[in-house]
Amino acid sequence: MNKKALITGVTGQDGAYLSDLLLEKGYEVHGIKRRTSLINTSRIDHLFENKSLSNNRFFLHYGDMTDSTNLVRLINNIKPDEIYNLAAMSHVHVSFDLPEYVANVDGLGTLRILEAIRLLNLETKVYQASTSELYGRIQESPQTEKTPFYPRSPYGVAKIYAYWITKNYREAYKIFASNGILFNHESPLRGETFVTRKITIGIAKIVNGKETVLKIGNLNAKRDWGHAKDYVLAMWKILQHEKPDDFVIATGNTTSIREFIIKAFQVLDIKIEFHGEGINEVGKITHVPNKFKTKIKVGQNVIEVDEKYFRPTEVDLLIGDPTKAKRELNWSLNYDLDDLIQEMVESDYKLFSGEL
Ligand code: NAP
Ligand code: F7E
Repeated sequence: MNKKALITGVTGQDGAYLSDLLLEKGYEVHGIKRRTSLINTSRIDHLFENKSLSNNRFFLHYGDMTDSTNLVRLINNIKPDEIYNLAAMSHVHVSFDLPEYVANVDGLGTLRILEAIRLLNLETKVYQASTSELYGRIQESPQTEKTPFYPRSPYGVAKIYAYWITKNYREAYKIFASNGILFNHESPLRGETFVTRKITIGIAKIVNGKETVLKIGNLNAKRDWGHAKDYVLAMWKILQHEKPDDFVIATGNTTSIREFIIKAFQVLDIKIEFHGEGINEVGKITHVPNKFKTKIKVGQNVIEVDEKYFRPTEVDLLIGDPTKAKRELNWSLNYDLDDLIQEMVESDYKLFSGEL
């Protein structure tokens, strides 16, 4: 019999890559999607359109993390071997505008899943999508499984509840429940308002003459960025481990937003330099290959800072130490940052030049 997995947040970046991975591994995959006024399944449509990719082992169910009745019914009907709890309002900046909703979905939503397993007396294993945002104002570098937490946003605070309730249900009720403390991971499927994708879309629009400048927030923040494909493999490995436990998943490198922008332009052989400080800092073009000369010029400002993207409290620096995951899960990276940036820039370039 095929193993059954239930993925909350199946329509998101990680849900899509994880669905592909679990189907490849022979799982029957069930996903929970929200009812939305416009169709929200573009990242997983290939699994419907090309049935041979999913072997008719892919099923979607309507649901919501705020509705216990729905979660209990689905979990009871499906009786999954594994649940990957990926659903969340995952945008840190937006969480300052929706603090109560985020607590409900990202915090209590996790409790609802764990409580359903307890009430139904199931053996289901649970993966909880924890995050480097738990470290927030970092207490040490690099961050490990033992680094104290200090969240800096309603999102981070909601996720800290989810982290601890996962650990508590593991200890209190012997549920196989594990936290993956994942650092930022990106891909061509990344949501358009996270900074990496915003940058790669912005560049694609500029070189295709659809925009002239990209407005951005804090250029100094540093993140430990990996590829989502590598990170969903870690999720699966965490649930195959002999015992439930918590793992940091990261690359061990950190890069500023400014440096990410420079690298992203370089993929198209365009050079850019930053001048000025604070909200007056600008990114100026210093070299353009002939191919783009009708759209952009040397000396043009293509990056400007806009305060509206600053957060009330910022996470300045994150850098994770994945030693435990490498040692105990035999997990390793297939992509480095340059591979990731190249894939994202090329994908968005094709999208906005009409080549796709
Ligand atoms: P994402 O692209 O924003 O996807 C979030 C998913 O949650 C979407 O499918 C979304 O549905 C769904 N969702 C939101 N609210 C919901 C609700 N009330 N009920 C049911 N589903 C709901 O996020 P991601 O990047 O794939 O991240 C996956 C998980 O890992 C999230 O929990 C995130 O917080 C966490 N995480 C992400 C990173 C990262 O760098 N990507 C790092 C650490 C942890 P719609 O498609 O309808 O919006
Ligand atoms: O911001 C700065 C911003 O929104 C990264 C989520 O997946 O990863 C993600 O959270 C940095 C921040 O991701 C803009 O101030 C500058 O310092 O791409 P982001 P995030 O906040 O790190 C963690 C691990 C998660 O768990 C979350 O779910 O970039 N920044 N200018 C900007 N950020 C955005 N979004 N837009 C800008 O214009």
